[in-house]
Amino acid sequence: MALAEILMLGRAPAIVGEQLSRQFTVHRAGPGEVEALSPDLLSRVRGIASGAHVPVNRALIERMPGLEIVANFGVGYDSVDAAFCGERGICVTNTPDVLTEEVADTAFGLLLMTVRQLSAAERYLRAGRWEAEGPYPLTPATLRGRTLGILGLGRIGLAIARRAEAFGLEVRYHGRTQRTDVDYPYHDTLEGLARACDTLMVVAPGGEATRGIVDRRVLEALGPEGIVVNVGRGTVIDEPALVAALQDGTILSAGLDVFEKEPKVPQALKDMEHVVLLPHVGSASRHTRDRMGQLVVDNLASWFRDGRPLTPVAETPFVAKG
Ligand code: NAP
Ligand code: 8YV
Repeated sequence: MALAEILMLGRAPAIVGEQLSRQFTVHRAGPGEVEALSPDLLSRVRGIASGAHVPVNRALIERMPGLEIVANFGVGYDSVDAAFCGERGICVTNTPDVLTEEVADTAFGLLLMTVRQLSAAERYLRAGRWEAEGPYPLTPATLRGRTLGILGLGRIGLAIARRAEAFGLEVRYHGRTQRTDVDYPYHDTLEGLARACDTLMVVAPGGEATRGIVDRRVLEALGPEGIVVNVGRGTVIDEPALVAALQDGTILSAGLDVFEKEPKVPQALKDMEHVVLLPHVGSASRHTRDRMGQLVVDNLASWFRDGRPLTPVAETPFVAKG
């Protein structure tokens, strides 16, 4: 007998559908298909497994009177209205820890690619220009002597900081609160952090509290040698201000894994050869995505078997199963 009816929204690894189908009655909907779901089906569904690009917003939640849990595929859950879920007693879970080291690897790779123009250098070779024109030009930037400012020294931020230390970088950070378990210098404003460093690593969550906080003033404070890397959320950076700062030399370069309106990326960014652009691949290995998927399944199973989630988010502070 199925534990409950579950709605799977958007994309997730195959193991999620396979494993959920063994324990639950599963319905699926992709982007643009949610509006067409019948009131009868929505009233029966007690859990959502939410993948990328399908928001679990107030409008959807209000159509689901029996909803008990939203298990988000991803540690960032800005596409789920978690505050509203909290008000309604609906549990929200995410996928922390299992992706931390993978995303930190991607972030550091992106930093190196950006500082040393590695994608442009590879394009140069593939186009036959090494043979025809000689060596690729020396890069204006080096990692040597850089100071890395981390916006959001959480799980992933800390894993990036450890890598940065191994590469000989000075690390500083900004967040809403100063950590008591690290010695890295803390800045109580983002502009203060930007002034004290030349390389800004954005790894803070999306949502209204962080919308556009990396703005023109922060980019100016970073300065003409400045490099911005974003693996957090595209919405954290004022994207038009970033484009302008790259075009007029306010900062030197950027490496971006996330964008304001994914999968759309401004043409102005694509036109800049020295900027490195990745299609949101921070956690995108089979190994890590399968572990994230497993945690989605385990959260739903734990909820419907024992009434306890494994990894609830702060807005819905259910007691996690030990
Ligand atoms: P985490 O442990 O919760 O860390 C988030 C950090 O951001 C914390 O240090 C938090 O510190 C800080 N923060 C939160 N709100 C802030 C605000 N309003 N202003 C400044 N700092 C703020 O989360 P995580 O596991 O490291 O993941 C971080 C984010 O990375 C996710 O939310 C997601 O958006 C992104 N991510 C991206 C990918 C990718 O594929 N590119 C993959 C995984 C995750 P305080 O609470 O002290 O402010
Ligand atoms: C995923 C992420 O790409 O965990 C996150 O917050 O951004 C990534 O790991 C995304 O959640 C699902 O595609």
